[in-house]
Amino acid sequence: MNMKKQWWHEKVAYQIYPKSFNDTNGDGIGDIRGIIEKLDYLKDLGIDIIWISPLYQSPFVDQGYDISDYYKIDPIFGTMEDFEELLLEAKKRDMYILMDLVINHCSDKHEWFQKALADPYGDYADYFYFRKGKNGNPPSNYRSYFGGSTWQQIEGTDLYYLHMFSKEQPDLNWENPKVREELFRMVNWWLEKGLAGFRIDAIINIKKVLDFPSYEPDGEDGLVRCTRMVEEAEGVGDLLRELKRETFDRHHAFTVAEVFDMKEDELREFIGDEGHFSTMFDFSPLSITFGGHGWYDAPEYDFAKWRNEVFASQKKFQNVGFLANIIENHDEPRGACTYLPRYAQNDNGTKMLATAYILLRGIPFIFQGQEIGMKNCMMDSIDEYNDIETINQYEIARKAGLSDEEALTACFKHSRDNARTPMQWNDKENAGFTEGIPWLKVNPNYRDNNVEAEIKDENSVFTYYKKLIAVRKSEDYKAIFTYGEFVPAYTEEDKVFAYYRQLQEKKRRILVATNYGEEETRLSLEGIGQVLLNNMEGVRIEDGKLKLPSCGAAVIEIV
Ligand code: TEU
Ligand code: CA
Repeated sequence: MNMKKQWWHEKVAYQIYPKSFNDTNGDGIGDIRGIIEKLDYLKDLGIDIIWISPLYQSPFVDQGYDISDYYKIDPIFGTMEDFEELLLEAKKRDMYILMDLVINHCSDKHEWFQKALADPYGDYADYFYFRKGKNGNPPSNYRSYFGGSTWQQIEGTDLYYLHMFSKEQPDLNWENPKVREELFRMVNWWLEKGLAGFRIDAIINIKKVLDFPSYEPDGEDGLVRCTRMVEEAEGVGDLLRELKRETFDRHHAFTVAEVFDMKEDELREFIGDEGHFSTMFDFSPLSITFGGHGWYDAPEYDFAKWRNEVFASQKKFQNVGFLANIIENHDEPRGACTYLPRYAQNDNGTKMLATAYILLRGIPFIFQGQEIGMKNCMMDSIDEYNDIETINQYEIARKAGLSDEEALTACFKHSRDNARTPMQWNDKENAGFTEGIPWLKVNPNYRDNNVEAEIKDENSVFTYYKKLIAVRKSEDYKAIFTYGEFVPAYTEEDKVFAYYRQLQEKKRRILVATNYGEEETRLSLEGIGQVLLNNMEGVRIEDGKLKLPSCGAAVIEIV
């Protein structure tokens, strides 16, 4: 299909979690100067677009996803001058900066909310959802994302305010035109500074069912997940169209949305040529990790299910728009732990997973540390975790009868802090992340698993990521990897994850083939193959067959 070409289609993106990236002043917290220092490193890797998780002023109840002033850089990260310098330095290198846009909610310390509390019947109350309780109970029975009711009573009144996330993150009332106006003004202010665009947080939640009905409980707490209400809400499109028209469109901004629970028939409306966003993350593979009750009863890794999810979503979207592909982010454990069977959790396996992902149709987003194959980090006790959701999930597991050790194992597999441990730069103390005391434990594996060692090693995960990105962006192949159709291949093979990328009019075809099995496999090629890239010894073509050892990956042009 003919899609309008955009500057960002052939780019590769990288997510920085600023608190954990690079500390330059020894306070144990990553900062903006630390990002500037590493721009050349990212450029060398092949990165064009950088999304930085929130840098705004915040009390950090949810690591900056609780903003108390949208116009300020939090002092722990540096100053506005530092940020402006970052924009300049990025520009010099032809790189683009995205900020995180968290506008479903703000912090309870935001001036608007403080004014609302001071006068719960005044104008600012209408910036939020203040509702009367029912018979001494909250207005409805929703469970917030981080546990407990979404409603918090306002002291001395029979009013409650709505918070889909923590109680320190009150939801903004998008029905109020003043709120929209304030938010749009802020978005334009940042875009005028020279941002390329935004990653847009939790955006589907902005539309509510305004009479907030209760639903059938889905848990013993008598509550129902709050997304139940979001699924019922109609009309999010009107709000998103207005947001785009008033802000992004005026600056040709690139936007990548975090969208869960979208309605099937809205794909085109969201990321089609004239869609609300440039792209949105593909979270469908994540569904293989969902437990019935929480992290503690999450299913074991299931290759077949995972392959189905990825293939289905590639096929569903390719005639609509571009997805943003991820294997991890700051809300997920490390992809190299989640999406690989145990026997493949090694460097070859990590490179295999990278091959499978980076060459899919869509924009690859690499999360910091993924390019060196960073792993989940075992914590010795729940006190070593910082993340609000981890603490909630630990408690859920304990209440369900799990021992401390079992609950910690669930956190080891699923905690958001697995992605948030400091970036491992070298084998010196604290992995070279800080000269002070890191805000979150450094993964003890840093002596072997760090940037400095991997840059020098031509067989490292880092070197391989660099090659993969280079192939994807090369003059000869960028058209096929950007616009080529996605066609599943060898699906009859139980343990093979393989697909073609093809440009029909030019009759060009590339096979990306990876072997997740524990045994070697041989695949009959549908033509003469020329290997562009492979991840390990033993991957080769013999008698028209591609030989893939366990964890083998190959990128092959079929002629
Ligand atoms: O996440 C939104 C969201 O839906 C999360 O609940 C997500 O499903 C969960 O973290 C997965 O483990 C965004 C941000 O990415 C997250 O870091 C914030 O905590 C959240 O919004 C609130 O702003
Ligand atoms: Ca610092």
